[in-house]
Amino acid sequence: RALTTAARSSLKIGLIPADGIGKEVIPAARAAIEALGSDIPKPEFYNLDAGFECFASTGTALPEETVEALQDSHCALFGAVSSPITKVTGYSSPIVALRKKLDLYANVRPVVSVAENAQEKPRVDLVVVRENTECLYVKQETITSTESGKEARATRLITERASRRIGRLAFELALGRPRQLVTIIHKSNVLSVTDGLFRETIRAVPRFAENGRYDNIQIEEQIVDSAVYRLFREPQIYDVMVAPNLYGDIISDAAAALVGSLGLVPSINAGDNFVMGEPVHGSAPDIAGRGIANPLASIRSAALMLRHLGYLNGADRLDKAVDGVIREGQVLTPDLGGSSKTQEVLDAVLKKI
Ligand code: GGG
Repeated sequence: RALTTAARSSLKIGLIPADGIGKEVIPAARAAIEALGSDIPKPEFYNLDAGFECFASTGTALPEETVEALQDSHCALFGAVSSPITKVTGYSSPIVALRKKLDLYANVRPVVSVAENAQEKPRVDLVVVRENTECLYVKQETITSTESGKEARATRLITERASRRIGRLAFELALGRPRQLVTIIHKSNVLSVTDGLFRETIRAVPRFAENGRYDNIQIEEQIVDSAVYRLFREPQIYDVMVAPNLYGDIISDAAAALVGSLGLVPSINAGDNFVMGEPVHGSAPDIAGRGIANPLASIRSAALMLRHLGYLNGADRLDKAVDGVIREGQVLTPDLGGSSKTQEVLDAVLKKI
């Protein structure tokens, strides 16, 4: 499903560092992309604003100019956002809004052990495909006062259309992987209507595919709680895991623990016309500004973004450089047990590129 690589004289890349360590890791990803030289069209970067800090200073978390600039770009990199955990009047998560506005309906999160990493057994090689536009993230919440106290409600939206397109994307991804297995994650033993629709729609995808395209893909399913248990016990049973928005978010963070650090796990937010790389980690306010954030998830997100656009050589060079630095284990940030700074890890990656 790579977006078409029409001949481009330049590659317009929107950069949205947003909050916290996003401001440290996105510049590192930019430097890594710049080091690719002629493997990609000449990159043109656009620094764009969004996030809670942006809201605090301007009154909006996602300025219209940012959305317009992205609509005029080929792709983007998003850092991280720190939305407050209590309601702030007038604030709404910019990453949730961006995914909807640009119709980036799939969040693809590969979680892969770097080979030869002796600490990890067994080897993990899975990809979480998270539906990105609905579920509880439609954010329709209400609160009312009743005689017995307050009552809060949230709408959970699951549509056939969104489930079908995320299902197709999961099957397409599985086609390109050696094991060709799709596991549907749901809780339809309890939520038989919403998760039931998600499950049934994805199960039906092969039936409607042209020329039996997905006939050789094996389909399994797992109730989400048992899926998490098995993920920790026997992660090697998974290949492509496709999940509604909230379960996909949680499962991919959990899976990151299996490969050493959330600081290693990349993602892309992909639609039919646009792709935005985004490290899975958040804004990490506890370490922000200290120069010790791990830039590898962002560099890998840049690689995924380039791969999705069809720039395979550039993507391979970034991935190999990152894998080499991890394997050597000499220059690592504290989340991986090292004592190196963000800049030192970036320098080690640049040297390998
Ligand atoms: N880069 C991933 C990220 O920022 N994670 C934190 C997150 O998803 N936050 C949602 C929000 O703060 O609105």
